[in-house]
Amino acid sequence: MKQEQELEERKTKIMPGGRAMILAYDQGFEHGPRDFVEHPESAKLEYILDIAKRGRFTGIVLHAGLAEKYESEIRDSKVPLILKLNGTSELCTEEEPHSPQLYSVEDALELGATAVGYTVYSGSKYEDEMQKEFSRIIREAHRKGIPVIGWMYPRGKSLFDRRSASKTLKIALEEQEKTNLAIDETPSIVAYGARIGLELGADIVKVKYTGSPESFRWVVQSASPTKVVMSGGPMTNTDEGFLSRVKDVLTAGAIGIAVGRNVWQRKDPLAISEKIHQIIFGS
Ligand code: FBP
Repeated sequence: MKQEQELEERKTKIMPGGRAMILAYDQGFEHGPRDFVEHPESAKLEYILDIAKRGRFTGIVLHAGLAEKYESEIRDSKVPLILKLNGTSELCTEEEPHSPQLYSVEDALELGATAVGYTVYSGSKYEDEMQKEFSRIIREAHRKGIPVIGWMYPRGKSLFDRRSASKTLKIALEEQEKTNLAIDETPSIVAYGARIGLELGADIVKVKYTGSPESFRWVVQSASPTKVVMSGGPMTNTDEGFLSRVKDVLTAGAIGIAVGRNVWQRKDPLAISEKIHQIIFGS
């Protein structure tokens, strides 16, 4: 009972009023410092934490190293910490991505995390390992009253195999012909990833944008009752380009966003944060 209550309380922290506006900052691991070159200040957690706090984000995603080194600053900021439990660097160019677990749910609790996150590359040769690991994390986190967010990113060689027997892939290829979406952004593939998140038991799934509110609605329906947040991707040329995506996914039933570069790579991250907040929370 205590755990159930804690789980609900923590969910409310990262989703006040049922909405989420999460700042992702694990790109230094996933992409490397190249993401910080244009705005070198973005390499510093102090800078990012200030955006998270003054931008009124409902969570900040970090790996354990930064979470440990800035433990007191993170606590003082009152921005809920979401500890990313796995990760992989882009230096490994294997066609079959794998992102093994690096930290535990227990580590997350010790660091004062409000939630944990984990990336699953369904479609990869290693999907079994990641799906199994994610399932175990979900069960353990829920027993300890911690909500779980799944970065559901179908990826791997199979997604490019035109001779594949996968019916979903055939549908995705048809969708791709009608749009200019990458294969891992097609509604069928994104919806499948989101659905796996629901089936495994995630509280929130973080998925790529599918190009329109109509197609994103199918993603939200496929994941329901698991909540859906949109992932950001590379910075769009204009603020408006990104903000219209945020509006689209909310129209489609998503509860918000979990993004990084589209905020902290901008010249004025607080200005765009304010606009995002306005769209998600109406204030
Ligand atoms: P962005 O908003 O910057 O795209 O971040 C979202 C995110 O999921 C990060 O949490 C993660 O580091 C990154 O995208 C992974 O991106 P990729 O698609 O290159 O694996």
